[in-house]
Amino acid sequence: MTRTNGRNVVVVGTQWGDEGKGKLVDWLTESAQGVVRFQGGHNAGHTLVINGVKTALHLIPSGIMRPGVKCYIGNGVVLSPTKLLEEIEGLEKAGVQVRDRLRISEACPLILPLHAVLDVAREAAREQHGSEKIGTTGRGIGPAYEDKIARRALRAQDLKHPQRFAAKLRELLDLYNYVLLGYLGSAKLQFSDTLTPYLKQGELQFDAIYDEAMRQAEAVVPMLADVSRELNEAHRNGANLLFEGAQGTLLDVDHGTYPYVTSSNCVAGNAAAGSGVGPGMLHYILGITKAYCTRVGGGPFPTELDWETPGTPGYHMSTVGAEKGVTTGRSRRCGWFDAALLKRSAQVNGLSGLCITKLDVLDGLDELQLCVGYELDGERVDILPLGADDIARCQPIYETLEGWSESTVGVTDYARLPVNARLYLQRIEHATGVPIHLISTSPDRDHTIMMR
Ligand code: 2SA
Ligand code: MG
Repeated sequence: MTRTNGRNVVVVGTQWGDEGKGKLVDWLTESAQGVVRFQGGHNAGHTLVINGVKTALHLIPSGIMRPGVKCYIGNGVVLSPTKLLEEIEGLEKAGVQVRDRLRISEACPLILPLHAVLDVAREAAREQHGSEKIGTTGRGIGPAYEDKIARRALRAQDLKHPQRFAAKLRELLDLYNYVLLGYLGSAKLQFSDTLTPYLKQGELQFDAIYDEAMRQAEAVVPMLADVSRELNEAHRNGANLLFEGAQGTLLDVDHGTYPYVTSSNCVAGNAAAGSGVGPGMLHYILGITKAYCTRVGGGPFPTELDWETPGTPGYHMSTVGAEKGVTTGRSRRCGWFDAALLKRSAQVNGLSGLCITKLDVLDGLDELQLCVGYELDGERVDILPLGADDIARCQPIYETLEGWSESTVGVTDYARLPVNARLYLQRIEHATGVPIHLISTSPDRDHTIMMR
């Protein structure tokens, strides 16, 4: 039996991201030949620990750490050439070969510096209007997807054609310099130093954006490809493919805690549309699930705990779990495991199995609470409702389980887990209705329990 069993596997986050997808994709890659990103952009932060060395990836698929594996950035990803090249250079410095193994879809919409400017401006405007900020990563993800849907995006393939690129960029800047006037007039804006060269006297600068993109084009164009065609060919030739989701199901623009979501579909079904393969090529859907819950950014979180007061279970999760954003360094909010939320995730992804991660973080807690449903406007519901407004009114209903004092760090055999840890996992299986197929007991590649 190999880790993928000859199947194409989709790996998705079942909560709000940061479930540990990167580690599992890297682990599964031992028996795969290609790894595909299909949504999101460099807002993702996937941490891999290999032989004790930590690598954080944002845009490049986690398969890059295995020599010989091909990595693909599908059309569903919004691509920042700046961040792409930065990440490639960082990996190359660490001795990882990238350029000959990375293929990027020509159809990827580009993230340009103007998108980060707009991202920051939108958040400031929300705040000024008295709305809670979305708490975006400020990377320009949302504005880039807006341009895609509005059919005015510059795409990776435009990098091959300077004149076409210039004409589309001019059109975009005409629009956004007008839009920015409104933002600049009403909101107090602070842009990071990296954005100031592109913005003078409140105007986005064509030359700065264009010149930089054309310089980057030289390095990016050789990696551009018809990724859809290459994936279909690889599949016909017997390759096993992994589809690596970013963020998580509750951040999905349709199925998540809207509007406190990211701007892409994070669910398994988008692995097909976001990479250009048919759904029949997706054989197994692995849902990555933290043994508790975290969320970074704004929006409702029914099982959230106080995670700032020392001595509390929430503080334990935050500190022992080192819950800080990999991309922005923000503290993640922490709370109990939510089985009713997992039910929503299982349903919209069609999960084949779960991988429970960070079980070891719960070591040493006396008691664990597990949310099995909510009270919403006086009624009991057993699945997370749709959208932020209803979710914000949910009062969690908990079951209490006994904790365990033994260390589970690095355990690789299910039978060696403390009995209460096994009972906790069994309760999760039962409450969510999805079988647990994998358990991760540390960030290390090798600390993984395979159930079948
Ligand atoms: P955006 O920037 O438009 O995608 O932000 C919208 C919401 O999506 C959340 N989001 C994330 N949540 C968890 N992890 C993410 N990746 C990084 C990480 C995040 C970081 O791995 O830690 O470093 O802060 C990620 N990316 C987007 C975001 O917090 C908003 O709630
Ligand atoms: Mg992450």
